Amino acid sequence: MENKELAKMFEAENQEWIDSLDYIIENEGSERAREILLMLQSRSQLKGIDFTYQGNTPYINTIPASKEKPYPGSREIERKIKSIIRWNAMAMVVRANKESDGIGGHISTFASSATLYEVGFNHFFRGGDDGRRPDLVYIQGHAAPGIYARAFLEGRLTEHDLNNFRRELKEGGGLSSYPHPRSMKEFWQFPTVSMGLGPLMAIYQARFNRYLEDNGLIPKSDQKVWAFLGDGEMDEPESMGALTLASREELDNLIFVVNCNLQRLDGPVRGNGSIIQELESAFHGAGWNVIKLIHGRDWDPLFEKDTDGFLTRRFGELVDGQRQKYIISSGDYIRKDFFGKYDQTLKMVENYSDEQLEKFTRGGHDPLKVYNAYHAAFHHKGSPTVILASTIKGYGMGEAGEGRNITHQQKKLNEEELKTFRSRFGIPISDADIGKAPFYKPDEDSEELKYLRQQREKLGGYLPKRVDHKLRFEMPDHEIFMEYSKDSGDKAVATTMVMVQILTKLLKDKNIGKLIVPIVPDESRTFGMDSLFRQVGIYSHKGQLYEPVDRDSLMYYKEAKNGAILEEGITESGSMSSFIAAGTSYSTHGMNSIPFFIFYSMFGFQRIGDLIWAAGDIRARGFMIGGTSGRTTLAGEGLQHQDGHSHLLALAYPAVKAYDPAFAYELAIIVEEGIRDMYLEGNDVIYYITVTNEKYLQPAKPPCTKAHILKGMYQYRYEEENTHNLNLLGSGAIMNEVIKAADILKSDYGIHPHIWSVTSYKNLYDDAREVERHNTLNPNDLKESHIRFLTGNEPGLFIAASDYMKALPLSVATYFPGRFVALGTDGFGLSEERASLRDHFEVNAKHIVYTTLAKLHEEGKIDGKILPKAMKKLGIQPDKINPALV
Ligand SMILES: Cc1ncc(C[n+]2csc(CCOP(=O)(O)OP(=O)(O)O)c2C)c(N)n1
Ligand SMILES: [Mg+2]
Repeated sequence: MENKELAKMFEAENQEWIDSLDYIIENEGSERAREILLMLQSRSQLKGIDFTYQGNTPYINTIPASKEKPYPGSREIERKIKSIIRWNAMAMVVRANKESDGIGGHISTFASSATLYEVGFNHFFRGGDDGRRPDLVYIQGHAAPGIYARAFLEGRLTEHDLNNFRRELKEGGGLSSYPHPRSMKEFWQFPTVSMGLGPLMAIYQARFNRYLEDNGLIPKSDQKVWAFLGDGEMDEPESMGALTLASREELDNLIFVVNCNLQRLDGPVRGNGSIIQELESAFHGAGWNVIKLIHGRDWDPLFEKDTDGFLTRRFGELVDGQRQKYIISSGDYIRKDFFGKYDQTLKMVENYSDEQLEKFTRGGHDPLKVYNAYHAAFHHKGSPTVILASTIKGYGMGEAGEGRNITHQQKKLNEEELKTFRSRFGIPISDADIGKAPFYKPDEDSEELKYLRQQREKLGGYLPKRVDHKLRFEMPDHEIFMEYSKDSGDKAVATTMVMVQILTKLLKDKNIGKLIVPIVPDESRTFGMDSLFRQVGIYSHKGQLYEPVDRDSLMYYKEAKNGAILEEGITESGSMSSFIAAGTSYSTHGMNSIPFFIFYSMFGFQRIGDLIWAAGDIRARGFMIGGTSGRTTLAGEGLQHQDGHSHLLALAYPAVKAYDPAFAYELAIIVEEGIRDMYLEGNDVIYYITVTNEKYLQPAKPPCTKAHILKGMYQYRYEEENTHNLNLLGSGAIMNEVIKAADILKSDYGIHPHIWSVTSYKNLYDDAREVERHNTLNPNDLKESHIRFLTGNEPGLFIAASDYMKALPLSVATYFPGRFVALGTDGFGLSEERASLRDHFEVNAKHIVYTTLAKLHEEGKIDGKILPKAMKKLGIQPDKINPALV
């Protein structure tokens, strides 16, 4: 057959198929059409036709104009409100930078997402004052000025507040740059500005809401978690890392809105590709409901005419760099470059002026389209939804930044640019005043403010809003902790085992058992927690759909809808996000949850430090338990597992209290105090406690030590005959080496050191710095640090040994009355057994003894002959390689 004839035949054949499909859709419905298409897909696969998974749909709106619901509000008044908010958000940044050059701020992010937020505020986001559960809204960090500008119209922030944007130290306080609950605890709920954490935390928040519902702790509701995200932000691995959890758990209470303005800070997100298409296929593949919100209403009539698909094809061919170019292009250029590619598309716009072509809107700027996307997302069942909204970065900024690569950093508008902005959005500010970029607020009884208030009232009040509910709390049974004041008899026990025992008992406690949320990233067996599987169950929304292989055993893998354990799989980031969701439920849900997040201590601070920082910002409360800790205590595992620095890293976290207990009674006292501190007193802190897997006999608690254990250091052994005021300090499992060393010094050298157990160098450091500062500022009211209270002023020698870097004890060295020497585990770990590791890192009894003698010798306190003999006897090699340099 001739080519032409063939083409004709194909065309007729195509038409037949299309007609059949149309017939089915019209007469039997879209579900039936879908069924048939899926059947054909299976059939073709069986016949060996390569039908590789295609996650993409054409570059058009997911919701066709024909299926749209009418807009439920006044578009006109909403446009006015939005324009005022746009103006004030911009003015806030411009004014701040006029007053203080370089103070920063962002205009273009909110400019691109104003419609996305306003439709939400006017029609969707629930405030919670009406008894319905409030929505939890994660706002893009850099859009903060827009949220402040709305709160200003709502009367929740004053002009004084707006003037102090990014000036938190100004009199009367100021507004934080980004959403920070730590800074603005009655306003912001979710810290989002470290890119990637918002989407991750939002997923686990939605999941935790389900957990509470499934456990009967909160009523079922249609409360939503909304997360507004940047398209550039989606490059962070954290943003996309937990997508499949959200679909697996069928989180239809979760809506992502990705603000696809196609730009990030430096330039296009995907100049040579298409971020919307890329995200669509990734989210589809991960099982999400994807709604593409690409074109505004002006495009509807054109798509209606697009029966042969040329317009759709033209959109599909473009790359984002070119899409961005059209934002700043003349209508003439758009006609030629975009529509001119095909006769069919060029013809479509023959009756449109160039000016009209320039003004064609993108979906994310069209309230009707945005409303419909949100409406569909809100009602979607069975999976989470992502809305990919096409927007323009710097929308409305014109020459000053709209669609320009520099727009992200633009903070200054000159007078002409301000005038253009004002006129475009119809803000009643005169030319005479424009240079000052004044804020604008209509009268309280203006139609704009009345409407704005009325819409929020209907939705249950304002947000964002953070509430610190004052909750009733009863402490768990004191006996649970008291038990560990006794020694363990002849039973060697590791602190990890003690922690698990305490946790097991807490889960059964009548006061707080239901509040405890154990969180583990696939390490339950490592920590000996598998007994909890059966006792409290592993949470699964689906229950258990299979018979577990170990069903006959006592500790079988029991999944249950009302399970208490969040077994997160191998994700410390996900686990920490669950910790944050649980640790803030006192605020988000008005009910306490007590997370115990138990993890390999190596994979805590160094791996997920930014999330721990965010947990501090968001004022989360709970226990982080660093298991298998200690560079030399965790044997065999080598350099990527053996943690000798998490406590040093913890020093940097203001909201973290960090403890490295040696004995069961210390641990029990610290856990009980943590519960009291965070839940009875309501302090916004996190307890980081390391536990180890070394088994040893646990001693009885020495009397009157509780308060000092909590302050970070107590006297473990006092020696009457301590002539040199010699002091050995130990922590964690290394405490046993210190005790052994003291015994050797006593028996072999007649030296009698005091022994101190340091449970928290961070506490000592925080306290000593505070006291030092106080004394500097208040010379007539001198205070004493805990270190000085314990050690007095008599000069002495202090030898500190821990399983952490020397810098940890050295952080408090200057506060001791005398010479302070640290032994520690600087350097990479090694695959070895415990005793060899301790010898290698020079933290075993032998090195503690030798170091003590060497220092006493340096100070002229012992006879010079002792040292060489001791070196020989103890087997110290002076030419041994420095472990810190390995
Ligand atoms: C983890 C992290 N890295 C870098 C930044 C700095 N930063 C702030 S905004 C931004 C670009 C954001 O682009 P996008 O996510 O597309 O948001 P848009 O402003 O375009 O809406 C960058 C790199 C940050 N805030 N967080
Ligand atoms: Mg962007």
